[in-house]
Amino acid sequence: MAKALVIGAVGQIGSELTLALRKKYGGNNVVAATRKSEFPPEIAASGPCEYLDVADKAKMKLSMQRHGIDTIYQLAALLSATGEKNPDLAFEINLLGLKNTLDAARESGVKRVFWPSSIAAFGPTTPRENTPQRTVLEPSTMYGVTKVSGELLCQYYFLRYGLDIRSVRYPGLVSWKAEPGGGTTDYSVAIFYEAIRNKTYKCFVGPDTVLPMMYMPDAIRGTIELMEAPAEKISVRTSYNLAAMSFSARELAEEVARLVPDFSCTYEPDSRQKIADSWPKSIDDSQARRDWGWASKYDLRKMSEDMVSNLRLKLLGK
Ligand code: AKB
Repeated sequence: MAKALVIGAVGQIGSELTLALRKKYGGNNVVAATRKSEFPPEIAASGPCEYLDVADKAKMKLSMQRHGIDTIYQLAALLSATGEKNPDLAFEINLLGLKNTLDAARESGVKRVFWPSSIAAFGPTTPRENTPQRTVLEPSTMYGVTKVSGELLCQYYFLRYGLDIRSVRYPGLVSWKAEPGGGTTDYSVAIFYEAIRNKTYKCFVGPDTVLPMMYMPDAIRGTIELMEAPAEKISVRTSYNLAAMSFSARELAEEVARLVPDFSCTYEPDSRQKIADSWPKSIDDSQARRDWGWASKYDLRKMSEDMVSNLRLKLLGK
């Protein structure tokens, strides 16, 4: 039986994607890999786990061959804010790590690869409203540089080697199971945690900052749907625009205040404001809708209600 390997399996996306894939395809058919030292109990208990580093192509290749891996989800990355603190490391993990993974994959007979791009592939010269699928890609962060270069690398490996690589440009992802780390859109998750814990939040972008966002269940479902779509439906081999909702930091705070009585939010923009200002406000994802039937299910209200009820249970036990 063919198997999947999730590299970066304990991150914000990986920890939920690994469990969703195991539920769908069987625990033993999805290998979870990380270079971190510990797997969360749910992942450790539900299927095989490996320690892999995207810098070590030989070890990745051995693992792919030993498990008979057919599909790879390569999620290991530094996010935008951490990437600006350490651009060299971001380049190594995000871009050289992707190349190592793609080389190990094609040398091991892997058929399909998923790799996430991001709205960070866009930059200050990109049209910011309803950003088109094909447009200016001149990001101002190292994270964005690795995303644009990675998209082109994925397309090149598809055209040159026939490796069936698929990708989406995720918006900011909101989730309650695993917290994000080092991203510019992290405020959209932190605000919920702090509202439940302390009824107050100091937001690191200004109230009028509008960014495209998506709730994690939509992101996981979209990723699996893209990977299951027939190859002839995939017309974009760089990365698909993907959208769900757009809101300002103020609108988010108002929604949280509706659900958490006495919640208050203050604003103290830091260096992440400049990154947020360089990204689109809204995304045109009509190509993904046309090609493989993408449709989001969560808007701001539905997402916030689900976040608050799950976090109340997780953090307060009620
Ligand atoms: C980040 O903020 O860096 C990420 C992203 C939009 O890719 N969440």
